[in-house]
Amino acid sequence: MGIGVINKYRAFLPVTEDTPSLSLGEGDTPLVKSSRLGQELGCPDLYFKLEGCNPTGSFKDRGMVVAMAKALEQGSVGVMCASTGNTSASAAAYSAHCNLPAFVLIPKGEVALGKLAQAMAYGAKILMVEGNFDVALKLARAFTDKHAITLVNSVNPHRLEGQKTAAFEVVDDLGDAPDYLFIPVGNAGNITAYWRGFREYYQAGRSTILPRMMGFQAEGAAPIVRGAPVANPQTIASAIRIGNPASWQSAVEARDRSGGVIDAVSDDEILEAYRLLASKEGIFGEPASAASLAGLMKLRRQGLDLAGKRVVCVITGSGLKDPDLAVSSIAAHAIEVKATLAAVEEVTLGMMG
Ligand code: AN7
Repeated sequence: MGIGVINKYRAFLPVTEDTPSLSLGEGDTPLVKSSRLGQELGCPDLYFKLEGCNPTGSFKDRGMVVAMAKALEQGSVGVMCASTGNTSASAAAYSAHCNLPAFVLIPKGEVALGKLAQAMAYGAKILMVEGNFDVALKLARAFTDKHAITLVNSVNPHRLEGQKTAAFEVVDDLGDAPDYLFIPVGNAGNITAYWRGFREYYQAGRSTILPRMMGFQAEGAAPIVRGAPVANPQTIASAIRIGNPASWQSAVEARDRSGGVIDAVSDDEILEAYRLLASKEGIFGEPASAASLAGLMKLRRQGLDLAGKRVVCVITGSGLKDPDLAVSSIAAHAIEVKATLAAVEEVTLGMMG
């Protein structure tokens, strides 16, 4: 068996003999048991699914590899996506791997530096759109409707097919589905994909329960919570700065059929969870990723009882994606010392107390 989600979950994916068996090593990401926060939050059976461990540092690679393999199978001559950053990084990487040109539309000034660096390094053609993600997605759809370039946003059905493999892995690792799955929501593709994955595994007899799907948007970009598109979405978590999600309806379905919720968390709550995840667990996720933990903390404060429940928080992308925010938002303790043992001893022993 080769590497990657196409090889591992072939039987559950829309692949044929003619689908190329691509991989950059996506999937098979760790499910790490919480060392401290779970206990402190009264939720001792808490796990983090580390999707930042994918080849380009986010969950997008799971779907991109399938979308790209199908594009190649169908003789595509190029791909396009709109992105808040991670989709463009992933599309750029897989298209470089497959020698297909990639055109990425990103909202000008709104993409975290690490993601922009990736798209540039992998050699994507980058179009900076004067407008937000929703505007860029509309343009990418209009362009690909008119020209023979494959759209690889999550409106491409192969993307969600690949992304559902994360739910399979959670069940494979735990031996059953969790009771709750906490997940950030932006364009709402991933919550849709997880729900599909859990349902398919349940129907195949691989699990005995279905989790409640607990999705979290940022307060300033919470169209599903408000029940109406947000024209000018705002949040520090740029990955989920999305005002009109493409998979809106299917996310609502996942919520309602699973007995879950889609709620909002504030930027302060996101940043608190972002810091705690790194400093108390050793897990550095990007701010949007921390919306899952922020949501869990919010519902705990509101009295949700998670004792005896098995809970998974999806950490969707790596903290290294957004180095500017890390440096500016974490009160760093860097102390200048003279290059002598005495100076190092004085400072170190002083901090040990
Ligand atoms: C780290 O890259 O929409 O609800 O264009 O990068 O499936 O959109 C990214 C979304 C969560 C939200 N966490 O997932 C893009 C893009 C991270 C993300 C989400 C994104 P969806």
